[in-house]
Amino acid sequence: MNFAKTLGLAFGIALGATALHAQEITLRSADIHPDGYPTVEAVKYMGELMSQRTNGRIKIQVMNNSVLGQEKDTIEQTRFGVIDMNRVNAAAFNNLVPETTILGMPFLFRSTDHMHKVVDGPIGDVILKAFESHGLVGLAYYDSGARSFYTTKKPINKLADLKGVKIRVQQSDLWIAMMQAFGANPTPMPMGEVYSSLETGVVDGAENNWPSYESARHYEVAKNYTLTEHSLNPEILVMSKLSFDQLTPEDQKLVRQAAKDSVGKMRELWTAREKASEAKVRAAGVNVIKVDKAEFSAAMKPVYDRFVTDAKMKELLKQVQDVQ
Ligand code: GTR
Repeated sequence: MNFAKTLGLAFGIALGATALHAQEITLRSADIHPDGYPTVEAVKYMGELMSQRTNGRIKIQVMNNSVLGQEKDTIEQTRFGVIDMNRVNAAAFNNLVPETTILGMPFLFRSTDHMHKVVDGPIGDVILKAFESHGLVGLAYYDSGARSFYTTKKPINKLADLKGVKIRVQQSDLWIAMMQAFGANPTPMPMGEVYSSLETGVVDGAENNWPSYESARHYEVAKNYTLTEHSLNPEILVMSKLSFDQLTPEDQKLVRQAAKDSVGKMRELWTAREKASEAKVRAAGVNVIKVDKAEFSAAMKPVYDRFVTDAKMKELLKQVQDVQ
């Protein structure tokens, strides 16, 4: 965190000047996506809110386009306070904060509305709270649409078509197990390596939502997009606990509130971008395939059996399913 003047205080420099400009803060926030991507713009919007509400005293500097590294690395740096904030998909937190796995469970949410009700309610709060014992403060959930498969050569028309197909997945045990249950051969790797891996045949396919498929240009090399819509795993905005603990309680409240207030903006941006991205890739000639989702969903029992084992996860799952 760039505590412009507080740092001066720590080193005992000119107390008078310090008091005058006390606590001018710039929070650095990481994102892998480019400018214009909804998550990036939503955090910039949160920064505008912070700046307005503090007369410019607290700002957010969004460092996107992976300039701070791939997600796994930036999460570590956020835990160590090198990066103050981070917007990452829930999958990247699965191994660190097991409660987050519930959000990525295949075919769990009946609709986007169901997912919103879960993350906006008490279950969402419980999961955000779970970050705190891992050096992070969970601030907000952002939409990420539905994830579907895409392949370079063989189109996926039915479940059996995934058999032995090398699919890139996020670096999460849940996601590896999910791909295995689909019959695929999972290859975990950071998002930044996917384009070239598709291009060179290191993997046969991957899976993502319309906006990421489009913005990372994966549709140029993997032209078959199969609408399995197997997960509505949301994005999560977190703050480093080390950075958060340096803020006054009033500023902590401001940060939490501005993060929550950016969610509506994010949802607006997301809905528009999903449509635009879908239109763009369809216009580029992508082969969009409809499938019998029930067949894919029926294969997911081993994933539930493995990840929903203890009483806590069972209760969490039940609560999610009970949300109407
Ligand atoms: C995107 C998500 C990223 C990252 C990426 C991936 O949809 O916004 O945070 O998780 O997918 O597949 O690695």
